[in-house]
Amino acid sequence: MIVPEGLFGTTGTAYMFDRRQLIRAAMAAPLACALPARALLTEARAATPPQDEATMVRFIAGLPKAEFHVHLEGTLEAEMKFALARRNGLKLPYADVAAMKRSYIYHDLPSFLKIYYDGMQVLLTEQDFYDLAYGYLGKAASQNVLYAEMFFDPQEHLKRGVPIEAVIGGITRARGDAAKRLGIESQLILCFMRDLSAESAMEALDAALPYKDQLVGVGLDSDEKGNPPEKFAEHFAKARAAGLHVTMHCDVNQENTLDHIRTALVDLKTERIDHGGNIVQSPELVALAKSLGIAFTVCPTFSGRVMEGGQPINALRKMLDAGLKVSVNSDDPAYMGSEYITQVLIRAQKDSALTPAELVRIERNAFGTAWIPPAQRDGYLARLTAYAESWGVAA
Ligand code: ES4
Ligand code: ZN
Repeated sequence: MIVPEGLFGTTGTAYMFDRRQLIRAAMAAPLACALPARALLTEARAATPPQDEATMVRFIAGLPKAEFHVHLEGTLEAEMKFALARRNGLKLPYADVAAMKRSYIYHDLPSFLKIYYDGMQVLLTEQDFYDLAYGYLGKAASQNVLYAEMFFDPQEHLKRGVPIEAVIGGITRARGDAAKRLGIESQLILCFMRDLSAESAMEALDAALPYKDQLVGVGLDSDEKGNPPEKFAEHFAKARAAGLHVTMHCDVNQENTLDHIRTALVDLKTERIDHGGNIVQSPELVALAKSLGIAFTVCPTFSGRVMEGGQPINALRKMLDAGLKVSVNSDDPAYMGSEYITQVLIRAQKDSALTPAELVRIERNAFGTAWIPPAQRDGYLARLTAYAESWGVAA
């Protein structure tokens, strides 16, 4: 869970260069992501898999996608922070957007979380949560995300006196409008903040349960050090009894990470693991996760480097090669160079030498493990298959 050296902070120039290249490549190719999905499928061209970088960018942009690991508060762009602060009569400690963005320097999970929690103080009203969620869903829809399951952190908002109905109500209204206007479906996952007390998490769950029809599941996020999954065993049991699905973060390179993964799988019977890259260090846990059909929501921009014998290894590549059900996600894009899922996949394709068939497999894993009814899943998978076939990619 450590930001790769050189991506953020002092070596920003190298990063900006990389980004400009991507944007140029994306602009040089007709932007498939700007086309409606039906036009994509009927686009007249020979079915040839992408052979060069610009075509690969176009293939990734148009790929029908699902996203399961995105913290809504982590999509709060600096521009929106200023707009919400103005609307709510708050003063921010930065002169402008550029100065605020320059302050997004972190080197590990706690230093990231400090910036992330500071940033969300501007979210106060139902309309704020609507704007936040609609903003993310608009960006996601423009990148051909057909379906998203989005995290939110209610404890942090309840702490500031924001009522749960404003939080869930605003997001739910945005989900409805985005589905109607933009054609993107979405659901909501309530995260327990593992570094706050078990009582605080239970209060948030109890406050949210009257709105459980607007939730699809519960998750576990925030600082993992000293906060193992079993701290929330009772909460997960209660949520499951209420009909909610269960997922949890096992951030990369955390203390006792393999124990946390094991507890999450065996004792807490999680359905997914968010991140979980260190699992590749345990063949036994890999076999267990495979036998249980566990999904892994990997976020390459933020997952840090899994180390083996003092050397970094490519966890995404190893997880895919091991046959784990991996999806690729954007995590907290507003704090990670504003790279949303298409940019994340373009970067992952390069870093992990993903083939077009593997990119399709990643999205097949995603749609295959979404918490949705079978007919909805079949519809998405059919669109994915049609897209792959239109590019001559075996799917
Ligand atoms: C988070 Cl990537 C990550 N890990 C743990 N907690 C989080 N909250 C927001 N992003
Ligand atoms: Zn996360």
